[in-house]
Amino acid sequence: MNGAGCAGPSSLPAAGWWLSFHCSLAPKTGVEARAGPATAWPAVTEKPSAPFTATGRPLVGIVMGSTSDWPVMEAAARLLDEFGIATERRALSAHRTPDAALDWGRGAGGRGLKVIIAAAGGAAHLAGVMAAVTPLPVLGVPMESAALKGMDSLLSMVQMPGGIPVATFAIGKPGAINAALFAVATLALSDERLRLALDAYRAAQTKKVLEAQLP
Ligand code: RP5
Repeated sequence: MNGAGCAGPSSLPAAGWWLSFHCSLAPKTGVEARAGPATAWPAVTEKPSAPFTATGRPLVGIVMGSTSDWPVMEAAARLLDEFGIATERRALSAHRTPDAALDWGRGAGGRGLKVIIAAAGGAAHLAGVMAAVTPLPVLGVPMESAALKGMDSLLSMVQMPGGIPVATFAIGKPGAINAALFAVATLALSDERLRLALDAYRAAQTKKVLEAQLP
C-alpha cells in the first residue's frame, strides 16, 4: 500500500477518518494497515469500498429487545465494523425471551466480549438485566417509542439502582453512534491502533464541521 491511492468507506458521519488513519500507518509499516484487536482491515482499493462486516473474535455484543430496533442499532454495528471491531448481534427480550436473554448475558464474558451495548424501548429493562448478570460494562441505548417518544425507554434505563450501573446514552440513533464510539474508546485503552483510529475519526469530524459552507 502507498499513501497515494488510499480509499475507504465513506458512509460514516465523519467519512474520511478511515482513509486518513489507514494512510497514516502506511509509511511506518510498509504493509497494509491492520487494526482492531481481533480482526483485519479490509483491503485498500482505489474506489471507496462498500460497507463491510468486521470478522474475527467478537469483542462487543450488541443486543436489542426486538428486531424492530435493528434499523437504529445498525448505526452502532456499522460503525464498529468500520473500526474493524467484530460484534455479536442478537435480538433478545427481557420480557419475551427472559431465559435466553439471561443466558446470553451470563455467557458474554466467557465468549470473549469486552463491552455490551444493549438497546430497548418502552419498558426498557434489557440493559439493566444484562448489567445484573455480567460485570462487563453495559452501554444502554434507549429506543424511541411510539407512545412516549423514548422518554419511557430513557427513564427505564437510566434509573438503575446503585450498585448495578448502566451507562445510558441518548435516545435513538445518536445514542447508538455514541455507544459504539464509547465502546471503541474503551477498547482503545489497551489497543494503540484503535486509539489512532479514534483520533483520526474525531479529527475528520472536526475538519468536516470547520470546512462546511453555509448557503
Ligand atoms: C422493546 O419493545 C423493544 O426493544 C422495542 O424497542 C419495543 C417494541 O418492540 P416490537 O413490538 O416492535 O417487537 O422490547
